[in-house]
Amino acid sequence: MRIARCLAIVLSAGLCTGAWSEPERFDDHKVVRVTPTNVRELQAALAIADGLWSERAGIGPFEIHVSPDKLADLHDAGVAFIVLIDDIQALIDAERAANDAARMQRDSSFFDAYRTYDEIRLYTEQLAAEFPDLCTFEVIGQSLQGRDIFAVTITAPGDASARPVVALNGCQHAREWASLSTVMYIIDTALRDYDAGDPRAVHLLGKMAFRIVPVVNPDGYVFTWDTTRLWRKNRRVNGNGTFGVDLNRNWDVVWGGPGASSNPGSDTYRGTGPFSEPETQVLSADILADPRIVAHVDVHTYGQLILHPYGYTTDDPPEPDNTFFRTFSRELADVIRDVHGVSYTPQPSIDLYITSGTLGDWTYANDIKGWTFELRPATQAGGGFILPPDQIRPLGQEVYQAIMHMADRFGSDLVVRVTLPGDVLEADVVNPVEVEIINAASTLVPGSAQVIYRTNLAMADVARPLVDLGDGRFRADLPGLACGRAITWRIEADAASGERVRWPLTGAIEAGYRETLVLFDDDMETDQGWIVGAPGDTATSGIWERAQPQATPAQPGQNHTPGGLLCYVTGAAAGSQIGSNDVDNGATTLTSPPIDARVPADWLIGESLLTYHRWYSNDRGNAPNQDSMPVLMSTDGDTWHMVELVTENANAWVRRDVRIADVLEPGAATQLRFVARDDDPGSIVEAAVDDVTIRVVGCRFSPADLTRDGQVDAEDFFEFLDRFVAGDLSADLNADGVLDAGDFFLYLDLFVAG
Ligand code: 0X9
Ligand code: ZN
Repeated sequence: MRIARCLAIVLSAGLCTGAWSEPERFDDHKVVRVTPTNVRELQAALAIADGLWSERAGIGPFEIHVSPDKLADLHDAGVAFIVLIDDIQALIDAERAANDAARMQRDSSFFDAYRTYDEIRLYTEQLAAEFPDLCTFEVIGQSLQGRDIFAVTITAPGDASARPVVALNGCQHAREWASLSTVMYIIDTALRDYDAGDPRAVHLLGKMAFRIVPVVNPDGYVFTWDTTRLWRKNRRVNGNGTFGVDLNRNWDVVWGGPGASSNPGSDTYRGTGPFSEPETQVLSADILADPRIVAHVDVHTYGQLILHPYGYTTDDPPEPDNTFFRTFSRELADVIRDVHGVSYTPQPSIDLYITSGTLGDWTYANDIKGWTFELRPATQAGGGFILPPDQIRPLGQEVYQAIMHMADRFGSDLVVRVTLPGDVLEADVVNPVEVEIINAASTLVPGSAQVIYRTNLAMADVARPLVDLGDGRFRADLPGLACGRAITWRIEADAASGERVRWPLTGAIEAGYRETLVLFDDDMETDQGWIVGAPGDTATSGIWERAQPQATPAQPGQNHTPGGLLCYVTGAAAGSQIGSNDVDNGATTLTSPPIDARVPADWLIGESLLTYHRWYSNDRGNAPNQDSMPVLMSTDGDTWHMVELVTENANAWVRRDVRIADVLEPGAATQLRFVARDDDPGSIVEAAVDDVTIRVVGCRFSPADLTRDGQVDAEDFFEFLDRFVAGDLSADLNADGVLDAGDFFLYLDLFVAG
């Protein structure tokens, strides 16, 4: 085809600048989800496919690339299929148009568009020039076609010889453009955060370093811009008319094992031998040259996965590594989720599919904790390798946070983790705070872990040892203060290295003491009077019901309540396929019983808070993101005020905390409503609701009102004196364990303040 086109150009224009100058086109090529039910159908589908688009292939659904002339063959072979993408070229054109438009914008910046190899190299060199104290640029070798492979090292000024290094790379696979934009975003942000004095970046880059190789496969990457957008491998001439070795099958750990192809035409061709390719030679040499490297992330797209070893066996890595990988990958996913709510799944690499000769297993075999990240999107239907350029920043932001979390874990002498007790502390009782202290580069000096706090108006800090619960777990006890008072606190511990580790890094946590009055608490395990249906509901399936949900790719497999069974869900049964019991043909409405959500009149201060847990999915299936779920409140059952319009496809339980006064004035008959709606017939809508509470958080009495009669008066003053003289520790207002003048003056302050 290409030669014919070139000949045509020769004939018409009299010149032909090269057979490879025209981008390969995929007009009317399809991405098809096939569902073979037996081996014969599977083999037929694989023979017809122009390539695999899903992460797996087997009996059951997976996605393939099919040229337009071969669609009929699938039909003839009796393989069940649906067309997910009708015209791959249209997708490529749309990406190019969005990218070109982003570049053309006035004030367009580097992260508005995907960038060519030359642009990435230039920008990296410019960053190194702009931040010479923090960043060094280095060419570490050449690709097969002679392009430079380059690296940057990022760390704060000073002796870096003992600093642990977290290494990253992008673009082992040429078509995975978002892997390059993301590692570039990480370089850029780390430098700018440090430069702006961001305490975490300053702290971390003073203790550790990053080594980042943005473009491992420059030849393949250039080829995706000039010729074939969806090229994966490098550009090795294999000699039999095929091109390319899959660099991520060319590493020497179980090279040639399962999940790697010996066929040079295959997208997972392993090459002629381990490290046959200059690109894997260059990157492996660079990693081995620096014994400070303790962790490594090979960045790929897509799938929203955090993969840890192994890829070639279902065995788990030996302990303690296995537990570490599992718990830490979960943390990374949580950190990512906190940024934009996007969920990544942590799992062993082989759970994706079997692979041999990969970088992730090679780093681990070389005593480096090795991950493979598969970035956005989650699925082929979400765009696969083609991600709109307006996602470059959000993707960069979420992965940056995960990498900084990793830097913290691998860079610190001790890692202190604290489970925050919530925005407010409970008045009058000791508030325990869970603390975990992990030995990282150093070990904890026994007995040195403390909570350091200062109660409001007090003159001095109080230090209390943490209660050691064993296994690196501790408890910090925050004193029980009167409602309305406040405290600031932090954790400190000594590492054997001599470093004093603080949490948080700077400043302290501030919290106020409050009472809580629960007005409504429904875990949906019993019927508390929710109403299904409202005028205007037309949905014919997926009607709200209180039931035990059955898992589908769009619906939870469990309610939210720990130990509970039931929640409200739109059609609990899974059915035979994803679209079986989702919402169809309009709205289904769920309304709470009327609840008195007002702050009691005799409370000094307070506000009504609503908490609920919701599940929403509208990005699975054929016509994603067409619908939304309004959450509403009313005090008269007539006028409904918007709490939120859910469009975020968390595909997970999400907790929402709402100040009711931000929505409406809480009333004696306040109702909450969830409207799951399917306006586009093709799309999958699943929703669920669980664990709804309404409570008042505030104080009935002033902290100086010791007699609790609603007045601060002389009686209170004498009450304080009585307690003080009697040695009653409730008069220890600064919570330092002794009754002294400090407490007396503190009470005077509270008293005067009323
Ligand atoms: O197949 C691959 O190389 C990776 N997936 S991708 O879609 N980006 O091509 C996954 C490799 C994971 N294997 C190991 N980390 N062992
Ligand atoms: Zn990849």
